[in-house]
Amino acid sequence: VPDSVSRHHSYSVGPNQCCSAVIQHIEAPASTIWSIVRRFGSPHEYKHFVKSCRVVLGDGEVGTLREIHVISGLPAVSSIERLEILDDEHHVISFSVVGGDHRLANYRSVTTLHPSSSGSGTVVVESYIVDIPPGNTREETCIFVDTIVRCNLQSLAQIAGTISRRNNKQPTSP
Ligand code: A8S
Repeated sequence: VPDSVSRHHSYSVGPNQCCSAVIQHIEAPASTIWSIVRRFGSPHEYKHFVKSCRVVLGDGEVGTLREIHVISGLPAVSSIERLEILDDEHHVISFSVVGGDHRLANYRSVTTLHPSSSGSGTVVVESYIVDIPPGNTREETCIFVDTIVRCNLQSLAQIAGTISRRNNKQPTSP
């Protein structure tokens, strides 16, 4: 595992917490993916569980707070989230959940982009740590959160892939 991955995705996990990571290959340059994920005020651009988002403090720099509302059918209504890391040079973004009406207390995630070792595209690593909600097991919690994160990254792959293919199209000759 490259140093750049282990550095950002290591957690000290408490007895009532769980942590996991989802990895997604995306057929697009890191710069294209980064331009989407770095916009902390616009998570709904690729997170389909997010119904609406409002920035309640700040302007996209570290410390910015957003309040999201999620679509119905989830065991949640809203979440208040704080931008913890925004590293444009190394392509690292992290946020923590600081409030809201849901069951994922003390959620924190880190997302990093890496050039694919296969040559083309980018590898996205998104890890998280969260308290295990009362009444749930570690396994249930991981399955629930992994599913959400995987959906988000698959949606990101689709959107960034489409933009990248469009950008690579040769102009038609006159
Ligand atoms: C993210 C990741 C997660 C979001 C979770 C795990 C959430 O927005 C949803 C359902 C919940 O039960 C919790 O990157 C919460 O957004 C979709 C409201 C926090």
